[in-house]
Formats: sequence, structure tokens, C-alpha cells
Amino acid sequence: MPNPQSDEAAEPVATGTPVAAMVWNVGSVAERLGISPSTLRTWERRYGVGPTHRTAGGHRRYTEDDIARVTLVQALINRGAPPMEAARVAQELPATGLAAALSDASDDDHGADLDHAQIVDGIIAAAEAYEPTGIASLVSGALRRDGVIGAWAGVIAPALIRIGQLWSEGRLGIETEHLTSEVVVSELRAHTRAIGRLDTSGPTIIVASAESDLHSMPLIALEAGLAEAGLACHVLGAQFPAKALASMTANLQPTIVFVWASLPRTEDDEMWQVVTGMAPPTTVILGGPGWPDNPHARGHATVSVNLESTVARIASLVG
Ligand code: B12
Repeated sequence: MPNPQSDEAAEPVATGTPVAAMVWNVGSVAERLGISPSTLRTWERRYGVGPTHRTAGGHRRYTEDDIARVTLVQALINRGAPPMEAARVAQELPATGLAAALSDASDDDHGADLDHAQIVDGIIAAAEAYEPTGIASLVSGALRRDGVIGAWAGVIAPALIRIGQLWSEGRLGIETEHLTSEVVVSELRAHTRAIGRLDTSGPTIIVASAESDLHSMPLIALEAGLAEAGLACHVLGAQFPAKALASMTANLQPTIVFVWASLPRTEDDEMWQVVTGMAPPTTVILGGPGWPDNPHARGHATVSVNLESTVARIASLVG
């Protein structure tokens, strides 16, 4: 349990707070609720949900009622409410109604009663409001409820595709795309870690993004999907150099090489030459919309259709 007034502890509360009312500083509230102090300050500045007291020195002090309101905002966002609406509900409730509203809204299984479209809307709203905790709860709730393949197809990919569209129409900034993808990556990785240590002594599976392509999230989704199927892989990440892929494949003789390309590539591209030049015992799978659409030039490489079929195909190839 954090200490209510660990910093500026000696400073008295300036307003007429009863002595018995425990008051908390912003750092302690942040620690208690698992929200960053900057998010708490943002909610106060933008939506007016925050501490009702200040010390004589101007430091914020939250009472238990203030904390209940902030907790309610967090719980409502986690359930898909737009932050402004969540704040309005929390502000309008009388203190006597807070406990009941909190018990209705605080459910560990975030988004459990929402359908996929509502969760996607919640993720977009949280992303537009720069609320990483809101995105994280919805994504982790979907991963817990639907597994990687269900959450990716029903929630994560549709949200990302919509964010990409909104960005290309100039309706949201690139920072929203970065913020969302960072949160999605960490939730997918947390899900993979929670599955536990996997046996790495089996056939080698390499997953990488094509040289100069920054899009790596599908690799992290594939890593998580394979982990659910009990398979470990080597994730080489974004912008993997073609020459390094060629030499690693020659040395390791992996069973599977999966290469992702979101951005368009051409047939004179070195990465295309490397992947289409690979032969058994290595199976090459190309993922993403970026690869040239020429089946005759692909050699032994095949093109993937979606996450589910890619996991199934790899699982059957490695036995
Ligand atoms: C997140 C994101 C980023 C992040 C990437 C972070 C990361 N760690 O990956 C950041 C911010 C870095 C980024 C950068 C850029 N991005 Co970007 N980005 C995206 C976004 C929103 C999602 C990318 C993604 O993960 N896609 C995967 C899934 C969600 O979508 P999909 O490719 O359509 O996938 C389907 C199929 O391929 C299929 N599938 C088939 N086989 C397989 C196999 C597996 C394993 C999986 C999982 C799926 C699958 O299933 C998918 C649906 O589930 C897309 C939007 C989009 N539609 O993709 C734009 C998008 C790819 N980006 C785009 C652009 C232009 C850029 C930038 C050039 C400019 C920018 N926005 O800053 C730079 C690129 C710089 C570079 N050198 O690479 C464009 C590309 C347009 C084009 N064709 O050229 C897009 C399409 C946005 C848009 N609508 O215009 N981006």
C-alpha cells in the first residue's frame, strides 16, 4: 500500500478538510490505481476529475471520494466508454452513489460484455484521447477472452486498419498510431510471457520484417499465436537486412522463415531475391500486402492469408 503523503509529507492541507479525511498526493494515487501521474493530471486538466484539495504550497491532495471518482473514470474507460463521457458520469454522481457505480463498472474481465465492434470503438476513442491505459485494458481483455487469434482478427487488426485509414485521411496524427502500436505490442508480449517458457530445442522458426519496413506488429502477433500453440520462434523484428537473413538461413537451416512486408516491394528488391531463392528444407512464408503479386517469380515461397492459417500451417509443418 503506498503512503498517502510520502513526499511533501509535513505540508498541511490548506482547505477545511476534516482531520479524519485521508488525503493522498498524485504519486500515491497513481501508484494505488496503476495509472501514470501524467494521466491523472490530464484527467484533471481536461475533464475536471481530480483532487478537490491543495496544500498551502499548492500540491494536489486527493480524498477517498476523489480517488473513487478517478477509479470510476478508469473503470468506465476500460469498459469502452470515451474518456470525456466517463468523466462526465463520474462527476455527476453524488458521493453516496460512487461505491455502487464502482462495483458495477469494476470488472476484471475488461470489455467482457462488449462486442468486437464496441471494443474497437473503445480502442479508437482511447487512442484519440492519448489514453494508453484504456487501450491496454481493452486489448488485454480481448486477448484473455478470445485468445490471440480471436483478439487479433476481431479487435486488434480492425482497430489498426481503422487507425491507418484515419491517419491517411489526416483525421488523426502519427503519434496516435505510434502510441497504439506500442501498447498493442506490449500487451501481446505480456500475453506471450504469461504463457510461460517454451521448448526452444525443436525446429527453428524465424520471423522478421522485410528490410526497411518498420511494421513489425504482425510478427509479435505471430509470436503470441505460435506461443499459444506451444511453439517458440526467433523474432528478428523490424527492418531486417536481406543479407543477414540470407546468412542466418544458410547457417541455421531453419524449418520456417516468415517475412512480413506492409510497404510495397518490387521484384528487383534484394529481400525478394533472398526469400524467393530459399529452398527446402526451409519453407518460406511471405506475409503482408507489400509483396509483388507474381506467383511465377516466387520460387518455393508461399503467401499467407491470415494469422490463424499461418499459425496452423507452421504448426503442421513443424509437427
Ligand atoms: C501500426 C502502423 C505503423 C507503425 C508500426 C509499428 C510496429 N511496431 O509495427 C509505425 C507508426 C511505425 C508506422 C510507420 C509507417 N507507416 Co504504418 N501503419 C501502421 C498500421 C496502422 C498497422 C500496421 C500493421 O500492423 N498491419 C497489419 C494488419 C493490421 O493489417 P494488414 O497489413 O492489412 O494485414 C492483414 C493481412 O495482411 C492478413 N495477413 C495475411 N497474412 C498474415 C500473417 C500474419 C502473421 C498476420 C498477423 C496477418 C496476416 O491479415 C491482416 C488482418 O489481420 C497500418 C494500417 C494497415 N492497414 O496495416 C499503417 C500502414 C501500413 N502504414 C503506412 C505508412 C504509409 C507508414 C509510413 C510510411 C508513414 C507513417 N505512417 O509514418 C511509416 C513507414 C516507415 C517504414 N519505413 O516502414 C501505410 C502503408 C500504405 C502503403 N501501402 O504504402 C498504412 C497502410 C496506413 C495507411 N492506411 O495509409 N506504421
